[in-house]
Amino acid sequence: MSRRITLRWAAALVAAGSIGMVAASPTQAGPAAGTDRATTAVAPASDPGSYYAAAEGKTGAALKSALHTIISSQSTVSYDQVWTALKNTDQDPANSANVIELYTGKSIAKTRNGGNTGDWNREHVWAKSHGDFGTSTGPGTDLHHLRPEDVTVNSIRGNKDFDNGGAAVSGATGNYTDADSFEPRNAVKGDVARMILYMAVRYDGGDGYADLEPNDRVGNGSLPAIGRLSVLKQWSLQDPPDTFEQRRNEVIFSTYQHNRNPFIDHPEWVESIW
Ligand SMILES: [Ca+2]
Ligand SMILES: [Ca+2]
Repeated sequence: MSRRITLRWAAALVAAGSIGMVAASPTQAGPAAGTDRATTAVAPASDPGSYYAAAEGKTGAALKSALHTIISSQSTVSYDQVWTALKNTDQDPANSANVIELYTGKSIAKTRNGGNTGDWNREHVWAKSHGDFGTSTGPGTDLHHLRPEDVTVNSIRGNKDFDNGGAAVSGATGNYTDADSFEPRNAVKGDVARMILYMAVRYDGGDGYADLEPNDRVGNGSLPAIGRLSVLKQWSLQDPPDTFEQRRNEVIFSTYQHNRNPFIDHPEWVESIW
């Protein structure tokens, strides 16, 4: 079976909800056990076939540039279509009528999407004011950094940068916040880091969009930047990709955008680029 056919087969199974990933890659270690809500003894990330061929052997800025070209070949969805997509990408593995909220970790009915207290809405992990890209088709609708979140907790996170510390967030166990930063629960720290770094590689000032980049500060305001990079790198290491995160990458690739988050497939590329 060719690698291309293997990938198509895998994507079909993922779309059907049968599996989260397939075909071990010899270059990656499996995630550490016991660090994540949904961590199970899984094989490494799905085999993306020849998807990353143009990046092979590259490091640092050359790797980032090659990945930018690869992942910029994509389809887009509208902000309205994001609702439907999230009901698929973030489906509760234990209850197909529900999605899992990113920060609270709670399972909530897909039909509770909306804007009222107790509903879930569309959290931009790369806060949309950082680069002021809004909800037009583009970075504001990119599924790789959009997640279901409780309306109130989404508002508490607001457009804060990410960092460790602060007071416990009411209604979202394990999350902390202070005046200028937000710390997500341990099980999604790596997810947050890989979403931010995906955005930095995907959006480099072309296509009429801002050049998004991480930095090591908080309080970035409307700058096209999010911090803190040193903390995000640590979070990526301590919370490696699990089956939930890998499955959503597959679903976005196979069903919606036809591009991938390289840092879910190759977490070691975080250290190579940054
Ligand atoms: Ca995780
Ligand atoms: Ca960039």
